[in-house]
Amino acid sequence: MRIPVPYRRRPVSPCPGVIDITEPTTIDLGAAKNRLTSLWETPSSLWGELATIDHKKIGKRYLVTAVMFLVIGGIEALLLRLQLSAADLDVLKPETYNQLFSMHGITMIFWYAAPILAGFGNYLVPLMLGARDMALPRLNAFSYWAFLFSGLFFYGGFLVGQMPEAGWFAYLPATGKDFSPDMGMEFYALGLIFLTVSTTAGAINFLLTIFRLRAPGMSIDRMPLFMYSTMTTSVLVVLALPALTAACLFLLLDRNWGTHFFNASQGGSPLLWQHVFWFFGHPWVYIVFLPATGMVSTILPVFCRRPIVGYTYVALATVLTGVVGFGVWVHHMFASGMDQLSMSIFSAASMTISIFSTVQVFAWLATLWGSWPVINTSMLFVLGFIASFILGGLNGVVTAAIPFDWQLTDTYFVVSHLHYVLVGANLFPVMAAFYYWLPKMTGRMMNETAGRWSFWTMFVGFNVAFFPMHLLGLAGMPRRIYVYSEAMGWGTLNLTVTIGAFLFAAGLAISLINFLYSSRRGAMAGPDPWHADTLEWLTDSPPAVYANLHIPTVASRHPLWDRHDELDDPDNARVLDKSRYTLTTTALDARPLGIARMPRDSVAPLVTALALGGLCTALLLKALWPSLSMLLLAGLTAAVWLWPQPEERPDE
Ligand code: HEM
Ligand SMILES: [Cu+2]
Repeated sequence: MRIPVPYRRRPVSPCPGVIDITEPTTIDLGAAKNRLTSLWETPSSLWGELATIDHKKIGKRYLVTAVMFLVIGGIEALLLRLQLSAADLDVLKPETYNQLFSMHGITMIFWYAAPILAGFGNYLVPLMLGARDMALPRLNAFSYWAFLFSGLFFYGGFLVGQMPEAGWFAYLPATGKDFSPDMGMEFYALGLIFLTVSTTAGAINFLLTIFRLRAPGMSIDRMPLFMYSTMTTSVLVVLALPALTAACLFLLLDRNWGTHFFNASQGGSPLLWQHVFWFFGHPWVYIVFLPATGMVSTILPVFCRRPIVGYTYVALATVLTGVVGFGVWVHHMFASGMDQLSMSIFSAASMTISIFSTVQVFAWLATLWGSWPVINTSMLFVLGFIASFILGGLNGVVTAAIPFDWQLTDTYFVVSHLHYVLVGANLFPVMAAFYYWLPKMTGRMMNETAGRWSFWTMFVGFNVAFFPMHLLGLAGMPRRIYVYSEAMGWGTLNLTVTIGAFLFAAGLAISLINFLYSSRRGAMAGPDPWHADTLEWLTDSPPAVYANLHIPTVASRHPLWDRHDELDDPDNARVLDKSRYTLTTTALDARPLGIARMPRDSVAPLVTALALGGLCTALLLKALWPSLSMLLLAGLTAAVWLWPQPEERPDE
């Protein structure tokens, strides 16, 4: 079948890298497919795997790596629970316990909870927008390698037995040189700075992709809600992470170069760390949560077979959560001796956030109401999320009330709250997303029976583990203690918690085995097994390397449900098969703007990330010349990566 394609042979328009599209010609479909495949395919060689900038491959790598960190963090947690399963146990030494809960919290929060969502975003955002790749594919590859190497660097501390041991928020003076003399805090601070480079690079890429590469017609009010949550999260990353970088830099300077940012006896202030850390830390909890709500707002309507109720309100609530989320950080410091007025303002702001979360919960419940939902494993995890999120939200609102928080801060009530919102509102949506999108990624359906067993084991285990923690907290059990005496009467509840934790872990293991097995042996999925509405289901499963043969045009919020003829209109098809092209569109109403030429595979992003890893190691060892040479190497490879590519003249 011959398809007319608009194409004018003019090398470059005034805007470098963008080629305009006006005159149609006709092309051979089969030939176009072959050309697109050869243009976008990664060579199946080691070099190909190291140099690939394909967002689908990078997205899957993020997912696999983040799941590895989840498993490591989970094992650390189970060891903690073994130690606390009864009174007066000595399964772990006190310093080992301190290192393990710190590593658990840090690993889960930084190397699991956000990267797993970045992994789904990386894989899905271009496909949902109808684009061929992320806006900056090489930067995308770099952000993955920097994520991996920052995690390996951080766990280097584990290998040399020098780990942080004062918790994930690392308060001073416990993390100063006096009380943490070994290099554990250098692994923490340098590892986190390295990770923020990766996360910030990823956020910039998401913003550019969402605002420049949407399919024609996908105006801002037709974007999938996952785009709103990814967009808001990316803005939070760009605005919040510099605070973490600054805090870690000050900490390194105080510990190694004699400054006194946090040293009260020299005019500094330990509270400065708390302010700067939580100015970053609270928005971070939304960074590890909002994309998960976006995934739920994408999955739930599909299984309810109807559009989500209150699309606009959900989009607004997502953005407003991000905005107000910058004004609540002091609720982590209500017991630090601050004046009443300041605390009241932050308390009120913290409670305000719950309004936006409630809007989202009502939208999901209203969409469920009156529909006849398909209850499969993915949907079960969505429902499990909603139940846990409501409970996590309620115990969150309670701790926003200052007098209540004074009683409960630093107790197991807070540990329960953070797991209801982190496990309940991150891990459950992530599981729902795996069962929903793995068929697209692998071309195979996940086993439903195993899926249901996994869900119920995880859901029951989760509540058996974390609900009793409320009661332990109300009974006064402080967090971060490695042992308690029989006389406290906390034994039975703690044993229940530990049994729940192992049940939860067993349920998670069922799913991980299911993913590994079904990805190879599951039933064939086909392009759209769920009869979904968003554009990623327009591609094959797994998608072709070039995603869609032509850039689709969108005329509603539910392109695949309102299948209009433009979606695959041969007369207006934009195949763009002359080079590695994707279409650029305007930011608000996605009118075609031009064609962007995408770079080719390159190992430069990998080498740049390696050089930064080398720089962190050299700084850890205070080796000046190796530090300078690594910096030079990183600069040189970045120059190679960014060196302007020779102009292409479209072949005849
Ligand atoms: C297998 C499931 C999990 C279990 C059994 C578990 C258990 C625990 C326990 C017992 C503590 C308290 C340690 C103490 O205060 O002494 C803890 C702390 C923590 N957990 Fe988990 N957890 C699990 C999953 C997660 C996940 C998925 C996340 C995040 C996404 C997470 C984030 C945290 C954080 C941030 C802390 C605080 C660490 C600190 O005090 O510095 N946990 N966890
Ligand atoms: Cu907070």
